[in-house]
Formats: sequence, C-alpha cells, structure tokens
Amino acid sequence: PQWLLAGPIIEAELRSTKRWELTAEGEEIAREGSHEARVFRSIPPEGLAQSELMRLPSGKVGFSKAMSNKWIRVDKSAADGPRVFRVVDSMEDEVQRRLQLVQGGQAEKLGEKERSELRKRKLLAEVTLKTYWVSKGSAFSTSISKQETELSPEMISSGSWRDRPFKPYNFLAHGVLPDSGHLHPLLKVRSQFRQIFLEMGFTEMPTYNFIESSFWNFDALFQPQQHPARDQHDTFFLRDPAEALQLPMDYVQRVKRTHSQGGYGSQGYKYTWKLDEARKNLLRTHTTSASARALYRLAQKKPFTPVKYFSIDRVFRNETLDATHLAEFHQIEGVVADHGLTLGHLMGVLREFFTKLGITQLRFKPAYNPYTEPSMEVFSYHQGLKKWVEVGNSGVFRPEMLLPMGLPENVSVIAWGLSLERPTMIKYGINNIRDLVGHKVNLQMVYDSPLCRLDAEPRPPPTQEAA
Ligand code: FB9
Repeated sequence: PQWLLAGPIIEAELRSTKRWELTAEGEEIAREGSHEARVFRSIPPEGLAQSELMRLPSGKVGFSKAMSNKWIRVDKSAADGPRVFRVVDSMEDEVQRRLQLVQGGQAEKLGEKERSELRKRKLLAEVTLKTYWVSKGSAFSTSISKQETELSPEMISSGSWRDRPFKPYNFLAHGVLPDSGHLHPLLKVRSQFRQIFLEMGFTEMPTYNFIESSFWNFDALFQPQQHPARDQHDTFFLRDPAEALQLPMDYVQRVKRTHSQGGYGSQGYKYTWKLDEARKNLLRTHTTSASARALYRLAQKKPFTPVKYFSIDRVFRNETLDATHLAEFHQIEGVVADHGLTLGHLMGVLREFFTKLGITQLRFKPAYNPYTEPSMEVFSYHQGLKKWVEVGNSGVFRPEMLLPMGLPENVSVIAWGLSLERPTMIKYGINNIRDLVGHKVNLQMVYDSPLCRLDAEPRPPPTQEAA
C-alpha cells in the first residue's frame, strides 16, 4: 500500500540474483534421460532399422547426438535399408547427470562450456530473481500514523506541523498533463516539411487564395483550354463569383498568342484561345498556380535574381473518392529559378530534398505535364512497404510558360510537387485517408499522435489498448 512505501518507515532494497533453472524440456530429460541416451537404449544388439528409430519420440534429436558421441553407427548397406547399431556397450548420460546437478542446486559444479551447451540446447536457462530486502526505516513504528501531504494554514498558525509526520515530497511525481491544444498530424508533418525547405534556403510563396482564375491555374502554365483537366469532371468551377475580372492584360495577350500561334521558338497549340475561358473562377487544382503568380512577379523585377520558392497548401480536385483520395489534399511544391538550370540540377535538388525526409533510394521515371518538359515522376524504395512508392512529380517549366512572363531567355525553372497526406499516412501507419482527414477522424488519434520525425523509421499504428 502507498503509505507503506512512503518515507523512512521501512527500507526496501531491491536485490537481484541470477540462478540457473532447467527448462521444461530440461526437467523432462533430468527425469527420463537425454534423447541420445534413450536412442542408445532403444537399440538392441541386432541393431534397429534407422527408419524405425527415427519414429521414436527422441529419434531425430537423439540420433544425431548419439552419432556425434560415437555411441552408435549406421550400416547403410544393410539388407532392408539403413540399420543402426551400438558402437559402445554402455554410455554415461552426461546431459542427464548435469541437469540433475543443477536441479540439486549445484549448478556451480558445471563448467561455463557445459552450461552454455545445455543452454544452447534450450535445456537450461539463467533466471534473474528479484527480491526486496525489507528493513526498518529510521521512522519505523508499529503504530501507523497517517502522514500529512498538505501543510495547512492552521497547522502553521497552531504550530502543530512540528510534531506531525509529513509524507516526503516526491519530486519525480508526474504532474497532471495540462489539457493543451493538439496539432493535427498533418500540421506536424507540414511544419517538418517547412523546416526542410527553410534549411535549404527556400522562401514560402503566398497561397492564401483557394479560389483562382483559370488563367493563373491553367493558361499561364501553357495548359491548353481544351485540356481534359479543365472540365468540371476534374475541376470545381465557381458559379459566383464566376469570373475573374482583374487580369494583367498585356501579359494575357502574350499568353493568348503563345497558346494560339506559339512564339519563343514554339509552334503553340494552334487553337482559338478564349479570354472568357481564362476568366472562369475555380478552386485551384494545384499550388503551381501560386508558382506562376510568383514567377510572374519575379519577372517584373529587373535585373533577374535567382530564387527558391516553396508552397504547402490545399488544392481541390473533383476526383473519384477512394481510401487515399479526397476532393482536396495539401500540395507541397518546390521551385528553383536560375540561369542554365538543367534536369541534372532537378535530380540533385530532389535527392537533397528527399534525403532530408529520410528517403535515399530514388528512381526517376519520365512523365508528362502540360507545363514542364522534360518531366519526371519520382519513386523511392520503401523499406516498410517493401516496394517502390511514387513520392512525387517534377519537371522543367516550359519556355512557353516562362518567356511570356518576361523572364530572361537563359533563365530556366525546375520544380517538383508531392502531397502532404501521403507521407503523413505512411508515417502514422494510417491506411484510410478518412482516418486522417474529415469528420470521421477520432480526435483521440490526434491527441495521442506522437511527434513523428519524417526522417525517422515509421512507428506502428497505436494498438487499441495502447490508445
Ligand atoms: O505525394 C505523393 N506520394 C508520396 C509522397 C511522399 C511520401 O513519403 C513517404 C514517407 C515516405 C510517400 C508518398 N504523390 C503525389 C504520389 C502519389 O501518391 C500520387 O498517386 C498522388 N499524387 C497526388 C496527385 O494525385 C492526383 C501525390 C499528389 C501530387 C502529385 C503531383 C504533384 C503534386 C502532388 C506535382 C507536381 C509538379 C510537377 C512539376 C512541377 C511542379 C509541380
């Protein structure tokens, strides 16, 4: 009981002693003899068919041991198949004798080698015996006086505190966990990605506008107006406000010409580009629209200065919902603009980025995006899942996107993107996106979700009783 252990009424000293104990099989051998001895005994002078001997309970184990003890031999050429014969007339069942020694409490009589051999045969085990040596404490008394845990004002005023026993202060006691706010796992992982980008010298792009014009979300990225992603099967268009009124018209004209006639060495798409289509408001389908805005602002600043931008925010896609897809997710995007950047630079920055995520084994697979050429899907070999996982997409922005903005000829821009939900699900061992996001999330998971370091091994999902 609590009060028994508190204060110096008794001293309880933990002592642990190690001792050797027979395992269940060891007990049985000490009683019945070792497998090899039983095999030996079961062989009559005229020998025993090996097949028959193997059927004996100790057959298999005993046979090999008796052979290695050179107690028996096998005549493979015997008429009706291999036959086992005794080699010696009698033998000493050392194993049984040693186990009985231990049973008799004389384990110290055995040498280290003999002991480890019996332990290897799982006949002997070393157990640690924990015992408490209890002795009288300085405050020992037979009368149990309840120890005070609080010093009250009247004790002080009456002075009665002087002769009352007080419970010693337990400085190691856990305080009551303050009921504090809890970061959703997604936000914990988001802050880790932010940390990685900031460490790599990236600046965060403003992404506060979920509503975007088709112009910045598609046209500025040289994505043609008849591209399948631009119909309402993939994109949420707005009824009110349906149209974006504010567009930089001189830049819009250059985008129009590039789409319809080409330019800057490109033949363009040769279709009639419509301003109304570009004005249509939508819920942004990617944060690459924010990258387009940032690169356009950058192009207005002369002379050009190299930049590294990142964004992490919500994007919306009218997709078929399944266990890993909702109509919205958080896109993570990195953008680097500088003179003469190549695909090699992109592979290099991707390696640096994913290494900080604890992902080192990367593979790049050619891919297609309307706004990057060349483009690559990025794959990493996932130890836990024992397979290659797609961890993102990337590419070099097309000149048809950058030059109409006013960026210098020899400036190229590399970029990549991934989701926030996928790494979070993998890190927290969550298989259904609805257990991470949405009204079905059990908040206990949020409260108990540990801070999980992205570059550390994934932790198994908390089991029910631990939750
Ligand atoms: O996140 C994705 N996978 C992923 C990422 C990290 C991760 O970490 C683990 C801890 C180890 C695990 C998985 N993907 C991108 C790959 C797939 O999940 C993919 O099926 C789903 N993708 C989303 C889009 O789905 C339609 C993830 C999302 C995605 C895809 C592409 C981009 C951004 C997000 C992009 C881009 C881009 C390309 C070029 C230039 C600029 C941006």
